[in-house]
Formats: sequence, C-alpha cells, structure tokens
Amino acid sequence: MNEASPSARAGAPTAHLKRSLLGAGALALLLVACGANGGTGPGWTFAPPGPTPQATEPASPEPTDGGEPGDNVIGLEMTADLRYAQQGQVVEQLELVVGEEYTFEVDNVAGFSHDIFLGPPDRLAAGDTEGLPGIPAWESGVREFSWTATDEAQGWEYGCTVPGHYQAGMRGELVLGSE
Ligand SMILES: [Cu+2]
Repeated sequence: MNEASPSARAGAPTAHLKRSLLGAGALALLLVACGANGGTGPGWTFAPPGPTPQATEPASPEPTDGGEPGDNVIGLEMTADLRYAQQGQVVEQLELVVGEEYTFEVDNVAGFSHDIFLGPPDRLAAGDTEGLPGIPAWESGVREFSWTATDEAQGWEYGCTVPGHYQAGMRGELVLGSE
C-alpha cells in the first residue's frame, strides 16, 4: 500500500503535467489566432485618431504700405525770395497720389508773412482762398495741415496769396498720379 501511494502520486503529477502542456499548446494556438486577427482587424485600416493637425496662422497684423501716418509728410520752407523750397532747393512741383493723405509741414523762414494754399491757379492768383486747403499767413516758424489728394485737384497749384507773392513766382504745380 505504501508503494502504490508514491506511484499514484507520481502518476498524478504526470497526468497533470500532460494536461498543462495541452493547455499551454491550446493557449498558444489561441494567442497566434488572436495575433493574426489583430493584425488584420478592422482597427488597422482606420486613420490615426485625433484631430488633424491644422497650421495655426499667427494673428500678426501686417502693416499695409502707405497707411502709416507720417509716411506722406511734405516739408516745405517759405523763403525770403518768395519761393517754396526743400533744403534750400526751390520746389516747383509736388507729385502726389490720388487717395493718399499728405501732411504739409511748412516752415516760414522769410522773416515776414507768407501763406500756403492749394487750389486752382486763378483762385490763388486772385487771393480767393475760401474753402481751399492751406494755412493763412503767419510770420515765422512751422505750421502744418493735412490734405487727401483727390481727382478734383487736377490742375491745382500750391501758392502764397500774400499780395504780389503768387505773381512773383511763389507757387508750384500739384502733379496728381494714381497708384
Ligand atoms: Cu508769400
């Protein structure tokens, strides 16, 4: 009876081991099957989840050309010899672009009164400055005015309407172009 027990005990583990091996083999087959299924599963054909990356444009305001204040400043000196000048050089015409706003910075360096107006030559010659862009006469220093060039100003001039100054040649042409 004592001898049967060890063999029975020995046989039991053996049978158990065989069953375990079979189980492991079945399990291995299952794993292979699962692996094959996983490789060809429907999930494989889907595109990667998540939002598609979008290039986010930085909201940087681009400066528009010509729109900056100070871009269109026209400096003029009014001289003692009845001229408009820039750095001592007589200015006989100014080229402007229709639709652009200009700031005229006008320095009276003459030591006596001048003015500046923009308008039709006949009105400047007559001293008729009613409603015209410009600055009435002053004796010394810098004054300024702003004006937006329009098609209406075709043929206009700039000039000084102090009596005798326009006729003496204190004037110039406005040449209007378009951009
Ligand atoms: Cu003058």
